[in-house]
Amino acid sequence: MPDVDPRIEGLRTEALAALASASDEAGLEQWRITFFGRQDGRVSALLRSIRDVPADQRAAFGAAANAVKVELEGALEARQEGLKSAALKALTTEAALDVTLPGRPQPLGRLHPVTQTMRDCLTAFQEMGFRVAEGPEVEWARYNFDAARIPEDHPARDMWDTIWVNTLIDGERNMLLRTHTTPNQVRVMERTPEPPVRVVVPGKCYRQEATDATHEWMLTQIEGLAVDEGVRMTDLKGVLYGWARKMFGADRKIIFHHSYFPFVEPGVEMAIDCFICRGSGSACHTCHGTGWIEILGAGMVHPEIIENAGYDSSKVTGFAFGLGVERVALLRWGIEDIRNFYANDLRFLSQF
Ligand code: FA5
Repeated sequence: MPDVDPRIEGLRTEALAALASASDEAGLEQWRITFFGRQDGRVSALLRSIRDVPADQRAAFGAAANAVKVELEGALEARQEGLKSAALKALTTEAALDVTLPGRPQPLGRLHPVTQTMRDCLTAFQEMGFRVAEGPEVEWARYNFDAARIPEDHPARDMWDTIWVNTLIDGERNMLLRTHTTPNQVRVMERTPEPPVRVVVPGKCYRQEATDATHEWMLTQIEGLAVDEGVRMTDLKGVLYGWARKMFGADRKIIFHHSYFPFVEPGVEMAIDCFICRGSGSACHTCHGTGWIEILGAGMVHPEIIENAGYDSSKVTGFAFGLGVERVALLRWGIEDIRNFYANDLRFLSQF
């Protein structure tokens, strides 16, 4: 602009240089006040000075001053936009997803070792023709005890007379957390009008227990029941051997010895050789020095129970068993203490 008044040109050059060096919003605001502030702004003052210019030069001066005002306003706007987009760009590059960083692993859940063992047991029995049924955890005393031939005054009741869930009704407590899955023998027979019956019933049971390496107050059992013509003790042993071989392999030792349960006659217990001491250590905490770990009770269903179910005990016989799933899991994996299962320590649980 060769003919432009040097005052205008000087102001223009100075203002553009100052704008270029303003590097943030605060700097731009300062620049705006310096040049466009209503009172003392230098561009505002320049525009005010138009009236003092001699009349013959006023039009040219005024046009040049206004042109500079418009140019500087545009420059401010452009600089504001420039700073804004630079800030945005910096933000998106700094905060952007860095695909080269290693991810945060999400831990995968898995089935609890007792659930895994329960499912494997059920599969083994299903392969032998048993079907799976369920029964209630909160049970009537009538099913838990009386129907299983454990009357009120029977000594066997002391062992299991445990977690009642109701107060006295007519002087009696009649509902409790089941202590075993045996009540399901009667429950299943009641809803099966005619034998054959071949069923396994898994579920949690609860006992008042002085806990130790093989005893918990909450345990999982699987009840087995087979009732038909000609069912014998050898069938029971065959089924249990077949299942044990599947669960523990062929080289584990199995022992049956006589035991007493009011709901079977005869009654037995089945035990597996202790994986910790192999029968040698008298100080073994897991088997208490016996060399064996008991995993189930079993026997031939008492004829009175068969009759009570409405079946003819002169025609049909049955076997039943109740196995402890936690004990099976202990033996499978060589776990020394049953209390690990429900301590909820992921370092333990994630090993299975
Ligand atoms: C019974 O519960 C009988 N109802 C089993 C039965 C069924 C016998 C059918 C005959 C015919 P027992 O109390 O022994 O029996 O328990 C059976 C199994 O459950 C034991 O062998 C053991 O493996 C497991 N078990 C018992 N108590 C506990 C406990 N406190 N903690 C962990 N497992 C247990």
